Amino acid sequence: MIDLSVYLITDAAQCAARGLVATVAAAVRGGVTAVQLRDKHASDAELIAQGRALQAVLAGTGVPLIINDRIEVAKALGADGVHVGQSDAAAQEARAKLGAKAIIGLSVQTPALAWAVDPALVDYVGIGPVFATTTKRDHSPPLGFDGLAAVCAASPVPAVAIGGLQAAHAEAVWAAGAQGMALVSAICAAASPEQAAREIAAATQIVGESSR
Ligand code: TZP
Ligand code: MG
Repeated sequence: MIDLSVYLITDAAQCAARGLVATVAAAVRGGVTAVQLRDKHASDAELIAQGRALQAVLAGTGVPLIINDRIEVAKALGADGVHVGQSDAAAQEARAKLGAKAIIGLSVQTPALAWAVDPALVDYVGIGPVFATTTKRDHSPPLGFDGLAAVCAASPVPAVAIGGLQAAHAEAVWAAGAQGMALVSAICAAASPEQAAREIAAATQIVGESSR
């Protein structure tokens, strides 16, 4: 099973100054447990090239590479999995095309959507945004921690929380029932992605152990 606890999601603009590969390499040194390559604007060919470079960085670390949205890119790369949104029958298509071993993540924003998750198709859900964030345009209304808890309670699979999260939120995220925090700006836009990841990993380890 995927370790959702410190789940880095890349953003092309926020990683641009340092470079995508250098940012992810630093974050992995700091202790991220999963990496999602997310770029809504890149072509499939560009994403495949980036994905190959990230696979080289992640080789031997045990940290899985998840591709956002592009099932064909995930398949071409032989990536560990794909994260899809609510549009279309994406989870079903992902499972059919990537096979039983692939990690399939699905975004859910409400308890009703979480109830509808089929654990045969979906390995984990991403729930958010917890807080408003400028990283994703047109996000749905923020859930807060009470809303997060309600969606977590309805999910038949493990959940990772997303949206405006930082190390200091770890305790509230776990208390709400999630198994991890997905982060973009807290790592990609940090002065030191390695140090940021290390602080978040330390915070999640403390709350993760006390909730076991
Ligand atoms: N989905 C919901 S919020 C979000 C995504 C991809 C962006 C989260 O970015 P940040 O910078 O961690 O708030
Ligand atoms: Mg999508």
